[in-house]
Amino acid sequence: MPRPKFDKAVFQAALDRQWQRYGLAGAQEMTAFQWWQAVSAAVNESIVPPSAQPGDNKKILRHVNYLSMEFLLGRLTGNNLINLGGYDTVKRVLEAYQVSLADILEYEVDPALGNGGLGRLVACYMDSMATVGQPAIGYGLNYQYGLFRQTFAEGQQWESPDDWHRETYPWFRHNAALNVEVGFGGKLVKDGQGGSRWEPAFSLIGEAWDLPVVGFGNGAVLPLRLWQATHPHPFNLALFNDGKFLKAERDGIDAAKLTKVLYPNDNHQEGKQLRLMQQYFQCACAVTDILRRHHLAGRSLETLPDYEVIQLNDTHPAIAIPEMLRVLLDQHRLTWDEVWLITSRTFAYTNHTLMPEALECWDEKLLQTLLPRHFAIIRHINDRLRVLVEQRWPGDNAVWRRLAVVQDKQVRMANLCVVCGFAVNGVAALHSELVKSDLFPEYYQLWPRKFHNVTNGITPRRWLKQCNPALAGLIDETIGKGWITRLERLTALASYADDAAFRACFQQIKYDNKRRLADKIHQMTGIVVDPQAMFDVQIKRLHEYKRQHLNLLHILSLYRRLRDNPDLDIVPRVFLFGAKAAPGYALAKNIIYAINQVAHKINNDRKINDRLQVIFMPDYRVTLAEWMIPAADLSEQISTAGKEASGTGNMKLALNGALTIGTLDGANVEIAEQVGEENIFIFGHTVSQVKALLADGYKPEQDKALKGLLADLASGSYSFKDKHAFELLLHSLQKGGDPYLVLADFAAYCRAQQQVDALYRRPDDWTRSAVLNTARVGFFSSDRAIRDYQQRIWQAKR
Ligand code: 26Q
Repeated sequence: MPRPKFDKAVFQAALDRQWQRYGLAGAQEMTAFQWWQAVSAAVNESIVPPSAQPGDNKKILRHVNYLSMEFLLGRLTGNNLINLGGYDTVKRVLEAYQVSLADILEYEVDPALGNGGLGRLVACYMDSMATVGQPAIGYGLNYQYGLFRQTFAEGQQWESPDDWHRETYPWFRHNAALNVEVGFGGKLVKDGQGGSRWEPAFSLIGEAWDLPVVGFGNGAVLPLRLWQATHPHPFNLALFNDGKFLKAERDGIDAAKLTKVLYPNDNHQEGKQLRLMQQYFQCACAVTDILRRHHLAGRSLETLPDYEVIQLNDTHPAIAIPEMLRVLLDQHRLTWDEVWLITSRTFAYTNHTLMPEALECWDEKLLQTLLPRHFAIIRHINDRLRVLVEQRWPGDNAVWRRLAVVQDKQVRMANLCVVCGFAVNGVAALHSELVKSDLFPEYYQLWPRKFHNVTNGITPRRWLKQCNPALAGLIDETIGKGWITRLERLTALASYADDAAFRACFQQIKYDNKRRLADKIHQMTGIVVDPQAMFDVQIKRLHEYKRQHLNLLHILSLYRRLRDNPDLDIVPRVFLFGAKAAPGYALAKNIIYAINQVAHKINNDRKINDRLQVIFMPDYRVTLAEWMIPAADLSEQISTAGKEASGTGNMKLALNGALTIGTLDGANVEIAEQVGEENIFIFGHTVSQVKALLADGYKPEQDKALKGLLADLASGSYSFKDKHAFELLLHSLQKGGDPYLVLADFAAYCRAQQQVDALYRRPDDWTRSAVLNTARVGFFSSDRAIRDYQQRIWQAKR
């Protein structure tokens, strides 16, 4: 397909209409924020709508419907301009008005409609599906408030609502003709034909708000369709005429509650009714929309699986399965055998976690009350499954207890997905093995061919070209521009690792990125950091299994050594953290508090003379990641082995030339294979060692050094004499039994950190390794991941 050129004249005309719409006399009257809005709206207008694109539907690829409760997009304007190939043109157009494109892009508030890895992954996948030409649509919710904003007060996390002003966000396209009505509650009534019909108690309207996802250099645009709740009769005229003006709008206000806010949990489920309502609302809207498009194309229902795949981003949208069954049974009057055949060839499920507390289970009563018809359908699925299991494992109640979808008054959504879908995949090689061996061993015996691995990936557009333009430029000059859509071509850089001139450029770029970040740190925190020091970065959600507290203990040990021996020759380091804790997760918040208090003490200790600095960057989000990743020297990937399904920050950091210190967990295993063991610092218990240790009844042990560090934390010396300040953290490590083996891995972690220091003291060798990291992680492109999904799942021969 020829690459469409970004049309300057079309853009200029659309831009002029923007300031006219604001009622201004000229463009020069716009504020910087209005410039961002105007440029975004003008570009949005000039994008050709997907239906008008030539060449669509030529290939008979199944169309992908990606269902996710989260899409963690980050800023769109700069990214869309890059993918459209219009960045430089717009930059020059604005220069004529003395406006800097880079400056106005800073006015965009991140659409943060996601928590962390799972939401960001699907954002990368949308970019890649558009880029590799996979027809697709993303379905999610248009939350009024995304993930909360984080500030620190006296070291403690504070949360405030994230109003990203969706009502004036310039990238939205709204089409009222796509409205969907969704019912809730009510009862089942006999339909007179031996079946039953659902009479909902009330209904809401879903409005479709689309964001365009632009492919890189190919003119493709995929819709991300975000549903927003409103009431079918938002305005009650009778009440209004009675003079009850405010009450008249109340129904509309209640309806809007449903999509008001994203649940801020990461890898943890709570059985809240509103969350289930959100899930059902988004699934019902998506299923209606999918069937509407299928019908519009003149296709019969039996052929649905030939044309459409529904990919479930974890179990959060699993209720789409019984919803599809219900619509086909009750509205289209198909038989059970027919609807089962259609549904079981349409749905595919991606698992993102093995941790029991993150596996979704819904209370039977809640489901039955809110969605009585769906519950009856799930029960029916369970009954049929029981027959199958009884045939295979006659009389084995233990197996049945594990395989049942409904058990102990709970509905297990992961089981529902495995039973009803045609494919199940994990997100890294190790994780996918554990899905088969530990999570679903009997399901794997029943249906071995359902199980797949697709190792996660990241988009090189945002995570190299956009966030690190200097490095992207150096790579362009050295090996050409092909890497942007063929990331495996970065291997051509490997030979330059031994080229001193190239290494000098690479090193200079890293240094410049560190200076740029140092400026941001100064603006945000008032602290001056030294860009010559090693930048040691841990950025991810705060969770015990991710072990930010292991990092903290290492910092404390270095501090202790420096206090004991002020002349000690250590490599100066700036420890950088970015992490939000779920507001209800007290221990995670306690870890944040501990890191902040230790930071305060170390940063103000004159004797340390800035050889150690600790910065906890507030409000970690996609935009902050884009500043921090290009400036990182060391990437902390230190989860307890077996707990991190994949990780994707690990890939972004390695791509930008950071070296990893990490456990053999998630995608770290594959990163180590790609970059070579001499270019990564691996430490700690492996999955099998973790299992053995826990099976033997692990009792955390403390050597003298560790005892001293924990005693320091408990002494009140980091917490204004408050000896209880870090009680939750200390309890978890000591009396709590150290469930994530922080103490068991501590010594090995410190040894690995000494190797890090030793290599950093040899800048040439360090940079050689950094170059090789960039050169060898092309495998982790989300373009490759999407092609894997196509080959193994979406377009696989059936
Ligand atoms: C569930 C029910 C109710 C409320 C919230 C939730 C909920 C929300 C978000 C449960 C889990 C999540 C997020 C999980 C997540 O981000 N998992 C990460 O997925 C990444 C992409 O595959 C992996 O790289 C990470 O290893 C994994 O932790």
